[in-house]
Amino acid sequence: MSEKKMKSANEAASKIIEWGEAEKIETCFDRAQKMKPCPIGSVGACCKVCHMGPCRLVGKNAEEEARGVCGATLATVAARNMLRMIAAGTSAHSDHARGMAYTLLAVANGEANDFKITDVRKLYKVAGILDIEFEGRPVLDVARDVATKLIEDFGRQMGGELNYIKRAPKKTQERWKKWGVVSRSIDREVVEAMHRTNIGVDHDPDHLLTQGLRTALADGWGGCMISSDITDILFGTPTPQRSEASFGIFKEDEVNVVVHGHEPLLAELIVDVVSEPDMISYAKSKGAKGINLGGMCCTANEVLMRHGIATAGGFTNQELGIMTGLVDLLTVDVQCIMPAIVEISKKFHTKVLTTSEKAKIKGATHLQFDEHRGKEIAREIVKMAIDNYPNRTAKGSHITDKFPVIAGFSHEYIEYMQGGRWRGSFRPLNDAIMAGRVRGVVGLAGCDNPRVPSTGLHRFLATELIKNDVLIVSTGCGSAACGTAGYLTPEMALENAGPGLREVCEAIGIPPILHLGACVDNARILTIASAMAAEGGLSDEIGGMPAVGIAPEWMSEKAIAIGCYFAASGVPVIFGGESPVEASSEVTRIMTEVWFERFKGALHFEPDPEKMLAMALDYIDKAREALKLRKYEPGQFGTEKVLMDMAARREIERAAKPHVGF
Ligand code: XCC
Repeated sequence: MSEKKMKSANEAASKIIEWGEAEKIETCFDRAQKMKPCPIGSVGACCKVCHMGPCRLVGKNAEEEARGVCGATLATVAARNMLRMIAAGTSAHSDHARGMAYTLLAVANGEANDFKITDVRKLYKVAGILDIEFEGRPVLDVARDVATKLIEDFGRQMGGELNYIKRAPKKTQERWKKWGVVSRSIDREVVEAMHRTNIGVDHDPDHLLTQGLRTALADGWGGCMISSDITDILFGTPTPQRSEASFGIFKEDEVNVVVHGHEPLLAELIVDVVSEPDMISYAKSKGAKGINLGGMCCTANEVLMRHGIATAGGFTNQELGIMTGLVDLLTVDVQCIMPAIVEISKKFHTKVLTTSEKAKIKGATHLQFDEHRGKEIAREIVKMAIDNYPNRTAKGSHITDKFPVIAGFSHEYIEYMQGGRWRGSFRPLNDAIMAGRVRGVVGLAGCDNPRVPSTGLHRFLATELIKNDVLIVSTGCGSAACGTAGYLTPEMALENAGPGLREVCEAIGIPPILHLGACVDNARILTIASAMAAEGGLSDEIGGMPAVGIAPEWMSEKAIAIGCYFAASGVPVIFGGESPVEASSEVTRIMTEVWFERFKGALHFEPDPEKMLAMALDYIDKAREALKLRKYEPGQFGTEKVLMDMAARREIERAAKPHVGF
């Protein structure tokens, strides 16, 4: 396949795309080629917040001279557009979290009997963080107090701040206070973002973007963190699971049910239901050998992390999954669901089912999920899939490729694997970074995108980073891209990692790319970074760590919210693709230089993957230098059998001293 025509970097996806081309089935890859991005909107120069416009702030000296009808400058318009993206992204994760919190409350009140508190330890841990007494109290009482306190984070009025702000290192919190970005409550920040960007309110780009960070922090240290915590409480804190990825997970002789979207509530119940004997015999009565459950996008990540349910991949695989002709039912909830799946499903036998009260697609069947009678609904769904199995025809691009994956690295497990249940800590990782065995850490996250050879940038960066001794933590469709390429295995370290990283991976027994979960689980990275700061020897705040975030193929507004909460927390972030604020050099400067001065984080946009890599390594090396860590030298480790030699230990002790007592 020539470079020019390449639509996906994934071999299995490419096979289905080619088959679809021959069958004249249009996919997002074709539409991405036909639909050129609007050159004005794509760089942030279009304002449509009122009906005097839309105004196009273009021209040779647009930054200085162009004005909207109201007089808005290009910087104002670009900053407003950015803030609206952050607000939309924050609203998505946070509304998901709200659903989780309501479910926890319903469980505590005995109103959602199909769910239970699975991880009591985690409940107590969260209760401890929230200053809720838990010893000697009934578990459900503690759960009720935890849910109630976290629900306050959505609509708190009259000041105050998010409960989880205090989980950040002190110094990080001080920066937030100094620059006025401490989030008060999630809904309040989103509402204020929308108010400020309304016609004629806030016009100062820096002031608008500061609200952007305050809103984004409500996403990271609010919505995302709440969601991960409650999901762990209800369904268990993830531990590594072996599973499989890619289209070969679908079985020709079984009923294939696929869960797609983001919310784990219904998917968890479907996991239970598919193994019920009644369901299996019903499937057999229709000629199938059994029921096979698979996932897509982030719902997949949720059930992969906790139950080892196989994944068919990320965002751009959703139409392709249907085109295998093997999906009997695709159940979707919210976010990242292409409406195109309904059209494409008509060419096959696949039944598309919408289940969220918030999301319907014309032409799809709607069966609303209700946590109060969850299992009943889950059974109904699996039955629908079974009933649809006999309608399967031979039509489809049957792909057998699949790869083993290991997923499920919660921050708790990462701590545990570095010393066991009683001595778990981040010391070994900090030590390995200080010694230069691990050069730094990159969070490789975000979507896959049909505008580039899909998943290709993830694959390139994943291989290059680990070759450079950079440990990767991945989430969302970044994880799916790595999983469907066969990268999420310990063997990846042996074959592709630099010698220092390989040694560390072998010593601990981990892959060099740790699958941390869904997009909301990016909050786990914040927790890890905070724990590394508390451990000592590196930076005593999140800012200044040899750590970078990269979302090379991002497309969702949620990714923007995530990128901004990392930037505000102190992590330099690099996004792929053209910048959505490209038109304004002032806005670009604020998001890079000004944010770096204030928070030690930044948000860059860089379409060239080689430059993304170079920028990430440069940030990491500069952070190492500022922390006075041993200079990273490629290939300096790898022949020794011991984890630390004496020189390295002395270096560590010397470097650790300034931080002793943190
Ligand atoms: Fe969506 Fe979470 Fe992006 Fe994937 S990575 S395309 S947001 S599913 Ni979050």
